[in-house]
Amino acid sequence: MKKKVLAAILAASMVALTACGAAAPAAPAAEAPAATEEAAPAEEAAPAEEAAPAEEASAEEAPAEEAAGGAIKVGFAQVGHESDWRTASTKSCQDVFSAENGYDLSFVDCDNDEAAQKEAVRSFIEQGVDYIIIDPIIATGWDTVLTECEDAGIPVIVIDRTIDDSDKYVSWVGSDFLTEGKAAGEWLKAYADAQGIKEINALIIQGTIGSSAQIGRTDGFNEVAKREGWTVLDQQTGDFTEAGGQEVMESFCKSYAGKFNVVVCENDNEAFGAMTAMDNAGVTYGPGNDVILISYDACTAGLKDVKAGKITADFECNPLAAPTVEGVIKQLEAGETPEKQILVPDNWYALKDQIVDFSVDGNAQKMIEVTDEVIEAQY
Ligand code: GZL
Repeated sequence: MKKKVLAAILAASMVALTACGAAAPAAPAAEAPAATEEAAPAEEAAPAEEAAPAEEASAEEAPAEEAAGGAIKVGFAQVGHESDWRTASTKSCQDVFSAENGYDLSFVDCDNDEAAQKEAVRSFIEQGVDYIIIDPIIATGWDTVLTECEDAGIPVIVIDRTIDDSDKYVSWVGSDFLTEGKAAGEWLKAYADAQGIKEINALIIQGTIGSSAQIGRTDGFNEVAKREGWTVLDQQTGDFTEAGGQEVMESFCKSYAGKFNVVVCENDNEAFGAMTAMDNAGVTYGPGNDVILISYDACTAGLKDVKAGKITADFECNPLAAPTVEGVIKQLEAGETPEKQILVPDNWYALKDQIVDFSVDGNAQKMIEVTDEVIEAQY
C-alpha cells in the first residue's frame, strides 16, 4: 500500500485515539526490506513492483511500520548510457537506492531521448512512487510534466543537469558547469602564458546541445576566449559520445588542418574519439606536441590519458551525487525543507608540469597532480 495512503489512515486513527484521550505514539521512520526494480531500458520499463506489505507487527510497533509503509519507492529517469561518467552516475544511484537501504528503485535509461524521459516520469506518476529523480537530458520543456508531478503530490529531485524553465522541483544536486568552463579557460590562459604561447586557435567539441552541462562549459570557456581575444575556429556537438567526438574531430582535421593548437572536448569520451581522429590524421596532442587537449569529467580513463601525456588538463564533474540526493529524501521524510540548490564539489587535474596558478572569478584554484594513487581513487 502506498506510503501516503497508509499515513492518512494512520493519521486518522491517531486523531481518533487522541480524541479519545489516548497518547498517540510518535511514529519513527522505519524501513522494511522490499523488492527493487532492476534497471531496464526505457522501452522495457516495467512498473515498480509493489513492496511486500510489512509483516504484522505487535501493537506498540504498528505505527512505525505502517508509517514507513514499506520501502520508499523512487523513480529515476536517467539520461542514458553515453559515457563513463553516466555509468558512474547510474551505479551511484543504484547503490544508494537499493532494497537493502530500504528503497524500491524504478530505474529507466532514457537513451538520450527527451520524449522517452518525459514518458518515464509519467510512468512513475502512474506507479504512484514516493519520489521522482530526474537527470534532464536538456534543460527546457519540463514545466508541463513537473506540474503533473506536483498535481500528483510527488516531490521531484533534479540531479546533475539543470532544468531551466520550471522550478517545480524540491532540490537540484549537481555541479557548476559554467565554473567548469571558466576554469578550463582560465587554466589555458595561465598555461599558455607560462609556455610562451602567444596565439590560441581553438576547436570545441560540445556536449549534447541544450544540456546545461554543454551550455555552461561552452559559455564559460568562450567568455575567457572572448576576453583574451582567442580565435575559436569552430564548435560542433559530439553528443558526449566517443563516436561523436571522433566524427567531429575527423571533420575538423580536414577543415582546419594546420590551423589549430587547442582542442576542447566537453567530456572524456569525446576526447577519446578525438584522439583516434587526430592519430589517424597525424596530429600530435598533449604536453610538448601540436595540440593542447582539454577535457571535462576526469573519469578514471580520462585521468589515465592525462598521466599518459595525452590529455593536457581534465576538469572534473563529480558523478557521485546520489548520497546527497538521499540526504534530500531523508529530510523530506522527516518533514524538513531541503536546500533548493546543492552543489557537488569538482576538482581540476593535470600532470605536475602542467599545473599552473589561476583563478576563476577572483577565486584562486587548486589543481590536483595526477598520480597512480589519484587514478586509483577516481570514480
Ligand atoms: C555532466 C553530465 C555530462 C557528462 C558527460 O554533469 O551531464 O553528461 O559531462 C555525460 O560525460 O554524458
